[in-house]
Amino acid sequence: MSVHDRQHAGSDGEINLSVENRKLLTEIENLCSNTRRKVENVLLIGKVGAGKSSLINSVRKALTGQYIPKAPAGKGSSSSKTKALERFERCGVEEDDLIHDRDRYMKISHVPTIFDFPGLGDTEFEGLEEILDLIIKGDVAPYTSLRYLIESQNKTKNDHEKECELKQPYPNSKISTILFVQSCRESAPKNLISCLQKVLDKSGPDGKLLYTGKVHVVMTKFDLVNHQDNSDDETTEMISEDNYMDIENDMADLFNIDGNRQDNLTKWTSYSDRLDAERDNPAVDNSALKLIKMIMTHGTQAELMPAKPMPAKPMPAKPMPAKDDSCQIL
Ligand SMILES: Nc1nc2c(ncn2[C@@H]2O[C@H](COP(=O)(O)OP(=O)(O)OP(=O)(O)O)[C@@H](O)[C@H]2O)c(=O)[nH]1
Ligand SMILES: [Mg+2]
Repeated sequence: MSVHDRQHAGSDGEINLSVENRKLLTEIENLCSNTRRKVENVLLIGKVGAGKSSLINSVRKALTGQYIPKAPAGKGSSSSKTKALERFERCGVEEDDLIHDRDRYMKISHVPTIFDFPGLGDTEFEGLEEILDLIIKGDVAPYTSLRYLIESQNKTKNDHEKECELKQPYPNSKISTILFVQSCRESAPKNLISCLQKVLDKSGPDGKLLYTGKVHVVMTKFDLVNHQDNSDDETTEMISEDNYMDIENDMADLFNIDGNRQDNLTKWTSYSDRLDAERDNPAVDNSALKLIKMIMTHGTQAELMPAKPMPAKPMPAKPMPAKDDSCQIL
């Protein structure tokens, strides 16, 4: 049920969803109870303002029942609010979030780690392919700024030196799921997607693909799709269903998922300024819990290994420039 449907479903619909959400939470807890399973690393990629950070805040709300935004979300600026490869262990859930429910905190201790990344533009810039490649392989230290990554790539050095400079011993940072986050109000970023595809198509000397994880498309801001032809709710923010479908079709074509959108694309609404986060929205929580469950069950868990907790914000091996507000490539 979409947020829109929910508005028309009345309290029965809400109650049904709340029951389903409790069931989903239990299923996620059961998945977590296998402590030998490898904790998934999820990378968020998308354009500036697509809703990546808001997605993390919404997932955190769905898991804890409390909306305490942790990933700073922007206000529609042309440069990215997120400046670095931010790392959110346990989907950003902290012990303090569940101080009165320690049992639940322990039960969801193995939910995925989410890496939030600065928004990118639709122009491939020099070094982007290499940067994405290094991040996906898990060779970039968390909290490294995008500016630093770009500068390291652009320095006149040979490839080996460039790679060594970025390569840090961060075990368990290899990405297992990429969420491509796309606002349903923006055209599909063809160049960015093609750059990502080049990285995903890389194979090793044995001919096998280097990245074997999953790529899933998340169509955000679905609350801005006007589902009624003659709605009074027509504001400049809203888009028609037809416009929405055009963008979704483009995304499905670009990611070659037309045959199976059900499993590869999620229509998504985050808690945001528009959607009152103070009030529980079972439909938002439902999408978030389903997404987390999907990430945890999509079949890459063949590799079982003990999940080692990462240290708190690690110190970079060498001084890195401070997060830079003037990064203009976005
Ligand atoms: N209506 C609506 N607004 C949203 C939704 N998701 C995000 N927003 C708004 O979109 C703006 C950008 O959201 P962010 O989460 O900062 O987007 P981002 O992709 O992290 O952006 P950068 O880090 O700047 O690249 C904020 O004003 C959010 O409140 C949504 O599902 N619906
Ligand atoms: Mg962000």
